[in-house]
Amino acid sequence: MSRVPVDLRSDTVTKPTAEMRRAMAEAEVGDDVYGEDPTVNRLEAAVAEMAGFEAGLFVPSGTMGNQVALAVHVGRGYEVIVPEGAHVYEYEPGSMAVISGALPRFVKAPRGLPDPADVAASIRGPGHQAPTGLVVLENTHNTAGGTVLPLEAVSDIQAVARERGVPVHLDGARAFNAASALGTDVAAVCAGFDTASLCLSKGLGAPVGTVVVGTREHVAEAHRYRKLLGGGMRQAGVLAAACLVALRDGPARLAADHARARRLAEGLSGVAGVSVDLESVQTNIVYFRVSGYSAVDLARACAREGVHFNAMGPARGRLVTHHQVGDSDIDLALDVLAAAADGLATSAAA
Ligand code: TLP
Repeated sequence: MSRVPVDLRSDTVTKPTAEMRRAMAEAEVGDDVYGEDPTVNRLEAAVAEMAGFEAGLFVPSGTMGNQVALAVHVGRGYEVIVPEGAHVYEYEPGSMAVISGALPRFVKAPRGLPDPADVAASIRGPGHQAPTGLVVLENTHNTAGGTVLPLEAVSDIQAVARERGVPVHLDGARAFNAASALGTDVAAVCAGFDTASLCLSKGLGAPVGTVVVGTREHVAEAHRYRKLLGGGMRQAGVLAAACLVALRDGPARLAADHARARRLAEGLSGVAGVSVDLESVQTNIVYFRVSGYSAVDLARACAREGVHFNAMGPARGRLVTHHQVGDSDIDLALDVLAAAADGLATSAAA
């Protein structure tokens, strides 16, 4: 059977739209390592202004965005307090240790949100122990299910850190999704953070690109670390041009992605062997558990029918909606998932 592929592995899989490609072709460029690319400069200024910061720095990836920010804040032998499951540790493979010489200290984080008391108890001053250099929060929090951190709770954590002189960084790879879900703007989601890393290449749909925002001093230091890591991209205006289109058009589309994720989650709840924690489905990410067969087998069976998602271990799967997934794709994905799950559940029972 031939079907159009439906790619729900991540919101990173989107292809540049015709408008992005046009903007890329027509972009005015210069050498960004010299700070001379007008399109990059425009993007950095636009994101910084939208997020409520003095300055921004264009970097190739969310990982580099987080890691240059960490390097700016944290000295060697310092600890970084991270919510359990945080991307900055789980999917940035040893980066904080290699680049900054930093160690993670995990705090429990139901739905991605640590308790301020746990953060306070984890902060250490200099002495016999590794001192705390930074607290990181992730909004939305990917591995908790794309969950949105309530801003009042975020502010309580920031206050605890500030009281002890510890800066706070936001992994805002999906901060625009958080803003959309909260019915606010991205500046509100970023308020009170010292730095934030904001991706254009996730929900907003750009092919490449993240902007790190902070004070002018933070961004000057981040620029030095970007160069150190080989992230100076020269005529990067060709990429920034696509990011500007994503920044203009992307945020308004996110509510539709979130509604589709919800429909997917509700439909999945009726599928054989599948369970979904519907309360954790707050934005464009749907995690689900399977029992009686393997999530890896389910992913393989669906992929054969043109529906792609990631198995996150033997019993867990993740589906992510994005602007290149429409309503009929959700219907198709649910049909394929239900049929594949039925097949696996039946053969497991036989
Ligand atoms: N996350 C990717 C994978 O790495 C898991 C995905 O498909 O969700 N912060 C957060 C919260 C992220 O989810 C990601 C990407 C990043 C940072 C890193 O961004 P990139 O992939 O651009 O380095």
